[in-house]
Amino acid sequence: MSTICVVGLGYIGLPTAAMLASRGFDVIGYDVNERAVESINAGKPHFYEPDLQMLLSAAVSTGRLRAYTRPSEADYFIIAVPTPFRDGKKPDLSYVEAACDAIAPYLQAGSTIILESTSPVGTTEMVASRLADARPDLIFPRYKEASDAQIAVAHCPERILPGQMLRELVSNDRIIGGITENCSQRACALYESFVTGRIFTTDARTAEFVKLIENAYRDVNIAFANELSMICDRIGVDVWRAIELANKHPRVSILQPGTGVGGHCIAVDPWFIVDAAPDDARLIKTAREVNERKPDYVFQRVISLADRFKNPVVSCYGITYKPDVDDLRESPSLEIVRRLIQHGGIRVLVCDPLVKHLPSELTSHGDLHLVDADTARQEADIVAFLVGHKPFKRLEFNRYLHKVVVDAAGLMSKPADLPGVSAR
Ligand code: SAJ
Repeated sequence: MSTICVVGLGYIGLPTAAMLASRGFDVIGYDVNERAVESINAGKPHFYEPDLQMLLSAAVSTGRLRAYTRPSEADYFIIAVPTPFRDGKKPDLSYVEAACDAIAPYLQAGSTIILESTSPVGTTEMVASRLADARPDLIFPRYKEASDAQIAVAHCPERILPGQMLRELVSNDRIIGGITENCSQRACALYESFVTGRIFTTDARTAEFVKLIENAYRDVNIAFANELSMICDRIGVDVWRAIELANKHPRVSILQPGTGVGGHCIAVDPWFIVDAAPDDARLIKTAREVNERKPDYVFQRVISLADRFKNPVVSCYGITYKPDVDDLRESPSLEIVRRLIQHGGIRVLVCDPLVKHLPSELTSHGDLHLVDADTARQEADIVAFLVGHKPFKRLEFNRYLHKVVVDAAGLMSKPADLPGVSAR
């Protein structure tokens, strides 16, 4: 059985490492975060993902997964580090570069390096050439050139959806783009051992671009829904119901509006396309701008209503970046709460059953409290539904009818196929 070194034990690397260990691979996890490493070695994930706790504690207790703050020799190196953007929405590849520098001393003839991090086109080639510079004693592949390379380098972009990562790790189709055809085949051999979905091979640049357009496609579709929601507010139409009915058309599939697009993927990756082709990526850029505007739009709606009250109390339902996860990264709903506090003169209550503690940057600045749904309702002058968590869908909405409500999550919208509504 092959040995795998997973570089970066975050939202992608850790579930991948635990899943590979559960398939019998000898997995070495490497992360620079000492606290994450300690927690993993104690069998405890450092973030919430359904079933990950169980899988990780089994992987650690059988000795198949061990985490360290340095890499180690392995047959496969899977790089799963962040690829954020820096000022000017330019891609920041410093984590990928640092990962290359860290693993370079541990490569040996026969090693395969797989970049899973979502990356701008050309990054996999950069990885190969950076490693080649660090290890002149080994023969590295050159883009699309058949050679006798001892090392294989490929891109296999992660595709898993937070909240259902462990299932999707195995069942999703995968794209593998090697620096050469041989690199694709070597990476394929690993993924074939645990993926039940189909595996498609291509070149590295295409694989990088495919991943970017998957997320840009979703971003554009969400921007369309968000734009519809703002138009609907103006013309007095329930956007949720309108979209639901439009989606009854066999060739229409509009996504849902919300408070904006959060997380570390969809709000970032389209910028890599814009950066590569600024004059041509006009729709993709506009979609980003529409989605980036949405938190401010929701905030302004709440503020315009709060101005009607003397000492307004605003209860915000949901602060995570999307429903049914505990992840606050780049959360547009959290941004709305932050701005409400900064605005001043408003008492802000937060109700979020997925969140145990409010971020300290917020609690230290203002009068902010985490409360249950009943308290949030009783105390509120204004209710702002920001995230459509499952428990919120079971709220008794008739008890909210006398409140001033801003419903950015569509919780109070009535489905079109409720009894009594004709579904001819
Ligand atoms: N959102 C909406 N309306 C929708 C769907 C989502 O407003 O109809 C919002 C969410 O609330 C959230 C944001 O968009 O703020 C992103 O959520 P998401 O569920 O669309 O995506 P992520 O960021 O959790 O995961 C995405 C996935 N990509 C696609 O679905 C194309 C996932 O498969 C990728 O692995 C992940 O990005 C990634 O890491 O790239």
